[in-house]
Amino acid sequence: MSDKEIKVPNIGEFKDVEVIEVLVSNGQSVSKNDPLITIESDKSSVEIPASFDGKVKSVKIKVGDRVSEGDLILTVEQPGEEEKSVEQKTIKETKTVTNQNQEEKIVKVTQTQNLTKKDNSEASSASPKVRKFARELGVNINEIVGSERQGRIVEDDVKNFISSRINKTPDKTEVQPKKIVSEFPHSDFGEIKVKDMPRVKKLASTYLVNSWTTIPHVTNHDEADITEMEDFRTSLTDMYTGERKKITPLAFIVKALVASLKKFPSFNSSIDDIENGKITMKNYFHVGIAVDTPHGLMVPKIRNADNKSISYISNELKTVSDQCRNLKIDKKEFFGGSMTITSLGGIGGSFFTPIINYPEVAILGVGKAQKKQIFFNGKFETRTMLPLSLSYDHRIIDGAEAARFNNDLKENLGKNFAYKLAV
Ligand code: CAO
Repeated sequence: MSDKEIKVPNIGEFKDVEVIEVLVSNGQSVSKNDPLITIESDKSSVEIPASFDGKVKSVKIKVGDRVSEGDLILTVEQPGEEEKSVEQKTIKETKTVTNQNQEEKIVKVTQTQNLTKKDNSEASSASPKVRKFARELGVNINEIVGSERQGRIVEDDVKNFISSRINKTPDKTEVQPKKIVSEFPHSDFGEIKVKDMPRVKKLASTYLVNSWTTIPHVTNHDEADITEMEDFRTSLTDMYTGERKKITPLAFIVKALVASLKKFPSFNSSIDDIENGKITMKNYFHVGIAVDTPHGLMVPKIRNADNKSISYISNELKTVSDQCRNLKIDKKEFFGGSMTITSLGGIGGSFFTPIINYPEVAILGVGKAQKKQIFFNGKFETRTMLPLSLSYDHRIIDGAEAARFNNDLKENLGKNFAYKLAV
């Protein structure tokens, strides 16, 4: 017997990427080209295959590790020449038995429509694309029995597995919406092009559908008079250069929101465990900001916004939105928020109906500020008005509380508070 090492080969632009699956374990025999691990970067996932046959002696990495070219994956025991002939016979016999088992398994699946593997400890064979597909749908691929040769799992197996799960636990009270299939394909009416949905949009869609279908949303619309805040914001200059400081209204809104969250703690809560009647109250103020990117919408957090100045928040807004647009942000930054702000103010429009960023319980939509004639101090005056659209989970927050929250927010964005905030 001799020991050989299998290392991460040259994987192009992949560097310091996460191991998302380890497909072999100690003592397992592997053949050349058998997949050993799957690694995933922001953009794609790749399986690293065995470079020769042998028996895995020691796996050196685990799920969650980050690897680059040259890192040791595992050591493999290779038989000496005299052991080879004996072992080859054994492998041949084992393979015949495995193939028989596999055939039996496949037959069994077809007969019983039981698509769940009893023992999911054994690693499944599937392409990275199929693994990614399963992962995005929240399915453990090791629970699926593949229908292809040697149990290889294909996309249809994942779909069948999911539908078998759904069919297994039918909720008698729930009417499953029937997928509407158009009687005439679009191509009947002119030229069309079918393209893949971007990955970020696919990931977000699960959360959006969950939020839209499980949370009873209500949206309160209101307008904040931000005339003084805007005068102040646009008058800010750099102490040294004397140049105008570019701070967007959003930085003020973050700060004003935090002040309201302190007064209305139920808006700073999460409903991960609402099935058990529990609400998580948060003592931190991490404000989520919806960022429009070419890949789809992302919601990074401005952490501990209560301890940051307006100009600091303004700079951080630029930094995190650039990180999102360049896919340079850590996944963890999308979790653990207090409440989210979605601002269309830089683009246009007034009121809209934002969808709550589950498991949060409220989201503030901000429209474009406009100058309007408002009856103010006994006469009509031109004031700068900011449209606010506050969506909230009606199980946690009542309409009256939401209206009070908006009143407080308006106060915080108004005359007196803006000055205090900016000190
Ligand atoms: N009213 C009027 N003007 C506003 C404004 C408002 N509410 N908010 C921003 N502006 C102005 C800014 O002052 C800036 O003006 P100048 O160029 O003259 O300084 C301009 O609009 C552009 O601002 P911005 O959009 O670059 O910066 P921001 O801080 O307002 O927003 C971010 C940052 C990340 C929220 C934004 O870039 C973005 O992605 N917005 C879209 C979010 C989105 O898609 N939400 C929808 C989710 S639901 O599908």
